Amino acid sequence: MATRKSTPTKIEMNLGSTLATVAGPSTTPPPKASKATDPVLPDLVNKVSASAELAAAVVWNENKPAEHGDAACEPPPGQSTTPSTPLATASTISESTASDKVGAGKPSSGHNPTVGSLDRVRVDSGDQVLTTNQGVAIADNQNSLKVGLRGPTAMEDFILREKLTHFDHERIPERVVHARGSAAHGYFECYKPLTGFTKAAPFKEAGKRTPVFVRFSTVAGERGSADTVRDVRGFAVKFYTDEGNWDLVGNNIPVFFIQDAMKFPDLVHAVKPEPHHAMPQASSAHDTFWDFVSLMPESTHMLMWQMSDRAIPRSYRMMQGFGVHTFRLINEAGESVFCKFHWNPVAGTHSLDWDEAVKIAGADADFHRRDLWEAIEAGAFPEWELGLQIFTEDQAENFDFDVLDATKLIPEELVPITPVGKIVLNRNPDNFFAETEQVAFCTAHIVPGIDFSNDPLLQGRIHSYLDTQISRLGGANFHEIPINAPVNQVHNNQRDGMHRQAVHRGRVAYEPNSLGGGCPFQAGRMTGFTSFPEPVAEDKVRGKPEKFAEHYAQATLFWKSQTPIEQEHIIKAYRFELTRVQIQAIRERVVSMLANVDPDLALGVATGLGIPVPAPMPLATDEPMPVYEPSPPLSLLARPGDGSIKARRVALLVADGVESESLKAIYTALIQEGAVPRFVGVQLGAVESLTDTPIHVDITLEASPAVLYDAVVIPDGESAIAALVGVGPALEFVRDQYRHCKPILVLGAGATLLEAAGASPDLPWGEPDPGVIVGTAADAVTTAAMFKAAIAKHRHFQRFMDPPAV
Ligand code: HDE
Repeated sequence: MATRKSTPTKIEMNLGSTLATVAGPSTTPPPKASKATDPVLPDLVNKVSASAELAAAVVWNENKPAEHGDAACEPPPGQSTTPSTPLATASTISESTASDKVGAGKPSSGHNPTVGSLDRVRVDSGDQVLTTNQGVAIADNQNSLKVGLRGPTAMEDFILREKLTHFDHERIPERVVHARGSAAHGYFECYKPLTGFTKAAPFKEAGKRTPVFVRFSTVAGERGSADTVRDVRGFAVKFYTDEGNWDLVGNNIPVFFIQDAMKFPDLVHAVKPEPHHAMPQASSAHDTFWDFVSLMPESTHMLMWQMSDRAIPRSYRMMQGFGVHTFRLINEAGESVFCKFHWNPVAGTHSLDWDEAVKIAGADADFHRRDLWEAIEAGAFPEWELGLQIFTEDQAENFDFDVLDATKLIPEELVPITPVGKIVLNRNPDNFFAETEQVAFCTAHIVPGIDFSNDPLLQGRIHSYLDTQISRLGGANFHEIPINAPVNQVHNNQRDGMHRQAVHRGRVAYEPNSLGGGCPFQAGRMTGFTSFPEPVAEDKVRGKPEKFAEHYAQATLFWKSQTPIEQEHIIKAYRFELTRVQIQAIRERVVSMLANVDPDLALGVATGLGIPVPAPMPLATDEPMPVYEPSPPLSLLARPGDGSIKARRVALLVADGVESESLKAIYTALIQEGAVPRFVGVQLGAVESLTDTPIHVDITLEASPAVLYDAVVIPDGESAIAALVGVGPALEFVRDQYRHCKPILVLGAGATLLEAAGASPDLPWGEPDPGVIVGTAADAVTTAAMFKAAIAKHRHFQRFMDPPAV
């Protein structure tokens, strides 16, 4: 039995107070203790004593005057005192009682381990037994607990119940919009310091790398919808800067449908499946969408982009991204300029053909997700250059449009784009749900050096993104989910809420305080986030500025900046969408909007709908419409890319009797260029080649139709070609490649298959088709180089005809 220690030599009076949690001694400061002078409860005494010291150090709140008047513009750092012992700010002196669960109880001062890298939460179950969530080893994971082998199941089977309960609750609500998406990790690298314009952490030094997580998405479709539907794509970048998280939540189109956050729920209700029968899925081609947008003529410009090939990208790697709104940059001196953000893909901007997009939706609904994943796994890391359009408020005053109007872009001719850095996506997530699904982008996440403009759409978003996570991710602590936590420290006095991870030490959860040494204290203007002190003195009103009333000039600018083939695609997209609309008056209303954009456009669409062009929709302003010169960079074809064919997919058709040496040379050349060649045959297994080595088929024509490939190689070998000519899917494969204007490499006897498919190596007017490379088995290596160049161009519209030649 333990015996009590010997009686202390000296007992301070009032020691009893340290043993109580209510009312303290009336001595100030209370006695200090040491083991020598006071062997009874020295820690407790010291804690009380050190707390009293902390409190005594703050006689009054010295910063109080600075909260008022002009002084409030320069908030000072908070008052803080370093405690004489860590015990002063401890919750309990028993914190040093160690166990496997509570740890050693040695506080690491000023440290929050719930933030930081994902390594701290990555789980690997190698060499481990199966356990319950409570860590109890599971002996049998095959059978529930039953009374006798034929049941019934015992209610006490806590293992079964835990497993089923967890399963029953695996799903969380999908995002209201942008539910379908894919993401990857990477970094942003700054080219040169931008400190003249902004003090934002990512732009401080040349070569500085900031970790990012980027999620791409469609807008309207549900979580399981197809990737290649016609839609705007989300392009959301989370920068884990060393001064906090910055989310640039943009799209692949630089403008938006509406000008004011008030209309966003209406827009989304209109585009989502119609509420009575929940159709159509992931498509704007229905009445409610076109009814709404045709009553909102400010959407005209955005609709032009949405009906263009921008809305059916070939790959996330091949689309631009835009911050859309005007933002502010702020430097150390507190000076501010306006800014627009642009992401330009190094691989160039490339899109699908509509016919391809439709077929891919059936052949591989995960087309974009797969492409992103495979490119990163193959080391073909997707890259985008970040460009800024920087301009002053004075410049903005003189533009024909209002920079706070998200339906307008700033032509590059007016404000050039300065490249400032790049993002490289070099790591796939470990776990789709934990990272891609749980990532919470919020436009409200900005860092010192960046600020909002008064764009009324952006202002509404500042509220909506934080708000939506609360129901989607189940509470106010979604920032603690590892993918959302910043890499730098988080310290504040927010407490509790669902699923709280952090175990806050100490009794202080308020500021100002003296008992916590004043910590965590406010950073003050120099290091903390400070909003730009924009002067505003206006009446409180609901309404829009006059310039917002001009709805068509930039739609016309976009139209005029497109190549003829792009214009043709836009007309076809309008025809498709409006044909699927059921109400004639809605079709007519849309065409009356288009009549304000361009007569050829309106006529082209009207003709497809079998209606005359109606009178142009009345304008919302009497002001003269600005007229813009065409802006070539607005064409998708203006950005062909860096000539690389990394991660492009190439089909090499094979059948018995194929000439394998030349084919293997091409195969090797493609692999060396980083492309993904695959032997495509009628069935799996080996095909006999003209030489000794057989070729093993990777995938069949059935399982991977032409639309899934960027290019095709038709091999040499007469008997192989004779066999393929007799196979319907092989002919269809070549026809589709040809119709979709994609590169075709034809070797020797392969010309017969091309011909059998009805295609020609020459354009109708006799010139050679630059996208059809004809070679022989002997010159395969030379032709491989030409083929590579043709693949890099992606599509060869010279051959485009309507109706198609084949
Ligand atoms: Fe969003 N938007 N949005 N949006 N948005 C969401 O936030 C919203 C707007 C964009 O990969 C939601 O976390 C309002 C413009 C992207 O997770 C929601 C308004 C632009 C993503 C929301 C807009 C976007 C979202 C749904 C008008 C381009 C996906 C789930 C005021 C600049 C982010 C969520 C991801 C997601 C609201 C307009 C882009 C409901 C209220 C303009 C890329 O909060």
